[in-house]
Amino acid sequence: MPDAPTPVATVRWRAHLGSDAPREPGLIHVRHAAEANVFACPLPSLGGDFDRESWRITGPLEQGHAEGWGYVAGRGMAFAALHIDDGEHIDRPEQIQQAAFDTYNQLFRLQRSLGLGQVQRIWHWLSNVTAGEGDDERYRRFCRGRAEALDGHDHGMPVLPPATLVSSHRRGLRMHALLADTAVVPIENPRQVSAYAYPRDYGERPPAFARGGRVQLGATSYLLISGTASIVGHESRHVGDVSAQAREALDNVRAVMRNADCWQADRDLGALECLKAYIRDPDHAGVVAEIAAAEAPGVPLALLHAPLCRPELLVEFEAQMPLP
Ligand code: 3EB
Repeated sequence: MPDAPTPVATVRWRAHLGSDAPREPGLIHVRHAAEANVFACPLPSLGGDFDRESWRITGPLEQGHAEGWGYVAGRGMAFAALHIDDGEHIDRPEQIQQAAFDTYNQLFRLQRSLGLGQVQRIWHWLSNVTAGEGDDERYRRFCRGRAEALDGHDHGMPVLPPATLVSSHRRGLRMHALLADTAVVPIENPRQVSAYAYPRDYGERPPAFARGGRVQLGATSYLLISGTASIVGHESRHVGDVSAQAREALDNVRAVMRNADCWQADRDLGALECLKAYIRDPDHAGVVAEIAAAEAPGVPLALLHAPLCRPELLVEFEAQMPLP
């Protein structure tokens, strides 16, 4: 008899989250249900197709909890999730800075124990993200704590991975991370200043993420594109105009694809496996969906309600594309 094939996804993660660990290999599929479960995305859905964003993971699977993070680990790969309620003390902004420092260091310790030394992709939901003045804004303080965690040695982000950071109506900080031990190939966007090189005006320490990255997750290699907004250079464009912001953001998605050497002019954005839009005002969902459908025809689109990390930003996209 030939060797049994490597187990492939048969079980939907979402069918198994909760008290029971998935016992078979399956797909990591994050629910978008605005619920308390740390493995879910805390944002309300505004409609669309959420089925495509899933990560194939081979078993045997182990579900556990360590360093404040819940995780499911398979062969060479894990998905980790955390939620802390920081109390949103706007008058004590050092608390969210400390929380960022702590949760990142906890993640790095979890990675060490799992032997998965590189964050492949990370998502953050930070409530009331733009509250607070100047350098004490929650987002800026968060960036400071994250940067300080990365000042340490031997951490789990030797290469900056693609990331998303948006707000949430659920108080505190939730994070999801995909972990593996393979190198991330970061991809920047020539239309934008790299976030890690943002000028001082945006905070004492810049955001630590790449605009996109080539990552290996199980058997599949992907181009993963970070949360991408209407920013050119380092400045927000088209203040007050959601349609123009959506188009500018999609041009930035294209620029990352082009820079990743997987651009197919004839397919354009149609080469994406799926697209997700974070939308500040639920009333804008229709127009954003229309623009995405026109520019990325046939690509499954998920719409979520989320305030974004600059007050003037109305829409942000993230995307994924499997690579040959
Ligand atoms: C930007 O381009 C928009 O701080 O991890 C997008 C993706 C953004 C990730 C992060 C922030 C982050 O600056 C904001």
